[in-house]
Amino acid sequence: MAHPADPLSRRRSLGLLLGAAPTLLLGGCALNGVSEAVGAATQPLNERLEALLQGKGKLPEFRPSQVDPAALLINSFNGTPEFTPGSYRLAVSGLVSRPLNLDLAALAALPQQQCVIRHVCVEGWSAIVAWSGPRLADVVALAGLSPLAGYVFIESADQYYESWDLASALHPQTLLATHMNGAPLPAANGAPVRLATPIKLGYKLSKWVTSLKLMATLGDRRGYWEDQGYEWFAGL
Ligand SMILES: Nc1nc2c(c(=O)[nH]1)N[C@H]1C(S)=C(S)[C@@H](COP(=O)(O)O)O[C@H]1N2
Ligand SMILES: [Mo]
Repeated sequence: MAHPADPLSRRRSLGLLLGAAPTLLLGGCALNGVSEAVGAATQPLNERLEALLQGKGKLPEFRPSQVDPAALLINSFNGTPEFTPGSYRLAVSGLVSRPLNLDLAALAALPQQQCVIRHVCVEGWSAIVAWSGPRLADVVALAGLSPLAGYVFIESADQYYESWDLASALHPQTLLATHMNGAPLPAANGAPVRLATPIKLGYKLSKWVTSLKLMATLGDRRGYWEDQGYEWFAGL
């Protein structure tokens, strides 16, 4: 798979906004502690800047009739791991009061959310997809979120890994999808559990998720593609 370099247009528009709105940025940084943001090399400035500039509103959803199954291309760096449904567990650990090992029945028992959104891959394609499953926020709430948590580290069965800012992870449109376009998730698309959201680029949307770890800071491993130069926040 040949992923191109970072989406340059985003870099450029961020640059323009930075030039145009210095007062706004200083104001926002002061609120959160500029020394913390600048001093912590582990915390990309992009995160605070982009969160500030884009707000945290809901992104558009589509009608189920707009779903185009053929437009969603399979994009996997390391094959397709297979699960026997009975043996699947989702570990929720780190900065939580009750570490969990959830089976599929436990995920199905949570409120189910449907979200028809546009999936955008930096390789130059996009597709409208209907995802459903529990909200990531509901799974984290079940485990009892510590106020010290700021990030989620996500591991997958194919050795893919990702890290997200907590606000994006807990966004109401961020799901742990178990179904796609009205049917159980196909193996190639991440069965039995994958991330889905309209607020992040495709490479943030881990398939075959096996572990969510709540963290206070980012570690050295920020994401499979991010560690090769891709932008970490990857917001839409
Ligand atoms: N575990 C895992 N998750 C992954 C990937 C991967 O290779 N492994 N590829 C990412 C990329 S680049 C994209 S665009 C989407 C593709 O999802 P799809 O194959 O269901 O279309 O999955 C993302 N999640
Ligand atoms: Mo992608």
